[in-house]
Amino acid sequence: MTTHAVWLRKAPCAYLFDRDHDGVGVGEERANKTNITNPDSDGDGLWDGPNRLINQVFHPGEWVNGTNPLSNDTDNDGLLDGLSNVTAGRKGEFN
Ligand SMILES: [Ca+2]
Ligand SMILES: [Ca+2]
Ligand SMILES: [Ca+2]
Repeated sequence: MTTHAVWLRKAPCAYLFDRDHDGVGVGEERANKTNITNPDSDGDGLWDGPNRLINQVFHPGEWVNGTNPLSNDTDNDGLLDGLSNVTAGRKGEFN
């Protein structure tokens, strides 16, 4: 009984819990091969999933910009994904 109750509590958490608060659950991060403890797996300034607003700080996400969370330069233009979206005048996509 106890074991069953613990399993019920832990199973959904293991999949849904978002350790790095990037809007992507641990199970989905594993499926995507992104880092479950780093909201910006490729270090390009865009977080792994959707746009996020945490403690009044806006974090643009890879999903919204159509960029790859595992490549810091999805379009191979020599600029980081976060930077090229700003310099390309697509900053509106961040809002
Ligand atoms: Ca996450
Ligand atoms: Ca990123
Ligand atoms: Ca990227």
